[in-house]
Amino acid sequence: MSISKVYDAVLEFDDELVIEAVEEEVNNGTNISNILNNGLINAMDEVGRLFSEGEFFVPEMLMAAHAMKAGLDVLKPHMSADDNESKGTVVIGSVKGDMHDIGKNLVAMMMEGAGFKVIDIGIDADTETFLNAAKEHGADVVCMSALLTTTMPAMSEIINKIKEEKLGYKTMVGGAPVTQKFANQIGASGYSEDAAEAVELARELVK
Ligand code: B1M
Repeated sequence: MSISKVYDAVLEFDDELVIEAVEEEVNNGTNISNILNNGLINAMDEVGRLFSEGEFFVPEMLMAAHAMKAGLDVLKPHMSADDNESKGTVVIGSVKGDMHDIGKNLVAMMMEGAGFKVIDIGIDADTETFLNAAKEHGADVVCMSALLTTTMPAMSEIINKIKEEKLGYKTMVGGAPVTQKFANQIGASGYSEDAAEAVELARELVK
């Protein structure tokens, strides 16, 4: 069975079919990142393209997101760490005003799989929520996700507050509109383009 069944099922908003197709790929021994990148993530990129072209609207984006999440749930157990030693603590959330959480969830899932203790504060998280969680859990890294150009400035606010209060947490930013240049401008400790890179970066930052 080809990976295109996963891709097509997301675009058909068919949760059951996504689960079935992802399970089939897993059982056939297909590489997890192949299922993720070429199946699920590519399909969401296509959803974004269709939205930009006015062929899809918000309800279609929501249904596709739901289907993608069903697929991610199947993959999650296959991303788990093989030892119990914690590699560090990260607090992760989508910044204030941002309801997108699939990329953030993926980063969280892969970090958990790599052995980090992950505190996921969800979506639309304001500066105070990030800082309270970081303080409460003794975070090593504060991870911020933004999918909208309009919510990116919230990242800068969080980083400034961490610096102002001399809290010393490392900071990571990511999400489709975020760039290395933007990360440098706002003084983030690091930027990563995708979830796999985010894990590598977190490992570097906690060294
Ligand atoms: Co929205 N949306 N959306 N949306 N949505 C985008 C982002 C958009 C690009 C679509 C488009 O126009 N082509 C556009 C943003 C334009 C812009 O600002 N530049 C957009 C818009 C406009 C909107 C609304 C304003 C639409 C409206 O209401 N008129 C609205 C805003 C709501 C809000 O947040 N306030 C909105 C709503 C929604 C839904 C709720 C319907 C739904 C989200 C459901 C959910 O997340 N639970 C949705 C969706 C699904 C999308 C698209 C189609 C897909 C996003 C996605 O999940 N991608 C998206 C188009 C697109 O991105 N192609 C779009 C898959 C995911 C795995 O990728 O999140 O990029 P991504 O994560 C990647 C990397 O970016 C990175 O790793 C991940 C995996 O490799 N990464 C990090 C992410 N966070 C990271 C953090 C890190 C490191 C890496 O370190 C901390």
